[in-house]
Amino acid sequence: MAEKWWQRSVVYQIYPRSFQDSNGDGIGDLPGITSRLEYIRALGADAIWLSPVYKSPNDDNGYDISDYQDIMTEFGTMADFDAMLEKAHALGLKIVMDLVVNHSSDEHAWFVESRASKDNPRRDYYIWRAGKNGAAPNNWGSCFGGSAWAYDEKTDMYYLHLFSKKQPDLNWDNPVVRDEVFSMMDWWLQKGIDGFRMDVISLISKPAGLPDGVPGPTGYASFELCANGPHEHEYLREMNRRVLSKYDLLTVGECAGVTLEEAKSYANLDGSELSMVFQFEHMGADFHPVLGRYAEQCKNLPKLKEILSRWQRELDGVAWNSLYWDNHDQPRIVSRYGSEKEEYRERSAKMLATCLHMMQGTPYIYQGEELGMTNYPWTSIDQINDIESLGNYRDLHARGLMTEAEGVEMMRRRSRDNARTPMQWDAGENAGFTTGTPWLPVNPNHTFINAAEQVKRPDSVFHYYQKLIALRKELDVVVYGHYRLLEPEHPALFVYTRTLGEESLLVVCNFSESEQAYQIPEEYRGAEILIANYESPAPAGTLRPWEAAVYRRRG
Ligand code: ISL
Ligand code: CA
Repeated sequence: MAEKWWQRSVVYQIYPRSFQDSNGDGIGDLPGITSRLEYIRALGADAIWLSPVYKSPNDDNGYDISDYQDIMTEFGTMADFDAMLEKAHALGLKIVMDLVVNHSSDEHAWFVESRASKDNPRRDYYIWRAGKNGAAPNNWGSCFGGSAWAYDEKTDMYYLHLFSKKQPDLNWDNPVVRDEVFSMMDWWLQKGIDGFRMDVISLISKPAGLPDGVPGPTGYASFELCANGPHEHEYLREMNRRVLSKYDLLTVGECAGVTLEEAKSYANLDGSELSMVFQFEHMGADFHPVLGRYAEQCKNLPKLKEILSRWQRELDGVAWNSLYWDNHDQPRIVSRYGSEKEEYRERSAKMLATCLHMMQGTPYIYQGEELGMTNYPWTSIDQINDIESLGNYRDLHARGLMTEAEGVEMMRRRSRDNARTPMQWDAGENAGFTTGTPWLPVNPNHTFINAAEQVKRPDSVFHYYQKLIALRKELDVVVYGHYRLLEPEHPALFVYTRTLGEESLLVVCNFSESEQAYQIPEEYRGAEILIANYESPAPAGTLRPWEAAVYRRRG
């Protein structure tokens, strides 16, 4: 099969609100992004995924869109967007836009009409049902807490919202909705953008009859029961046929609830649906087995390895993987699987990067990950802006399942705001993000974790990422090599090989701060070391704290 450009690419994700402010209002914006494109180019990334920049009342920071063909006021104008796109292309950077079409904002003109009356021509753009015994039509819960149904007095009916009340779900079973979405997508593609990251695209086809589901700890059934619904692949194939196939794009579906088997359709190499998906299985590897994502972290390296290895093995030659540790919804990976301790932070950040970037698939780097940025030391619930962790905290608190102190602890570990504190550009006031008051606080560690310092220092995390990206460009074995896990049960070491013809790599990662006894397989002893996070090779039979090394063997 001919290589696709996105198979050798590395994507850099920007969360525009937190990346770079240009006018001192404390909110990142498009001119700010434009001014930092050279930095992303210098890192070596090939494409940028831009979290939503469309017109939005910001109930969920841009994931609630009120006009798909206009720009959020705080972020600038369409002219600012065009200038950014033009400069990105001139630098050789592709632009992948977020596409949020499972739902719109309740302030979108479609929804304003839809809720106006039962016989409005746009009524069926959304999902309306009558209540059941004076309550919601079924027991589905919103991802952000509470019921997934909102009552609307005007017509005495409920509308479905798998996310916030201000994010009503679009009715994809209505062919007119699909026409509208597809023509909007085409409008952006005509502008010259290079792809879409499709927000919760796995949820667009709801189960027939909208039946009750099994209730979870808060009494509601998880929104994930809408994943991979009856017409999911049919609608994506229609989108592909009518829109995507006319261009050469990177498309990545954010697929909450996707299984490996489903991914083989979504991301099939035959190109009939999408280029790849974001799966969530590995993100759940440290969730509490019973109490789930908001309870204490339960790290389990063998489980993490089993999940990632299964995806590596099973998609090889059939579909394409995406590779990620971080994004705007996840806590920072250094705080999660690495170490925040001064003496280990950078070493662990490089180890985590090595482990991910040497796998098969397209790696994604979330802004600041290339610096080893960490979670924020929240001290109060009032500091939190994130609608998801707040909504779930409120549910758990109201049911007596989480005290306020535990809530703060949970926020430190899990809130999406950990990823959303401003990008740390330099050691100066507000980390060079803004001259005003930042919309979320700047992490106090920006005085020693920042881009200016790392770009200057050759052994920084930034330069390490740069090297990993360069290796993917140079070596086919990094792009296409077959994957094999070694030491599956080892509680602290993640070891795997990649093999392509005569060439093979051994990737060795120590996920702990203690020394680990480990003999590398004989065939790799004395082999060339491609990249490592210690200056000297490991003493025979041992791996040092957070050590990572990649050995290369030919023939
Ligand atoms: O990752 C999750 C929680 O941290 C999942 O529960 C869930 O799939 C995710 O929240 C869905 O994310 C996407 O859609 C949301 C938006 O808030 C997120 O920022 C976006 O990435 C609704 O549009
Ligand atoms: Ca601004």
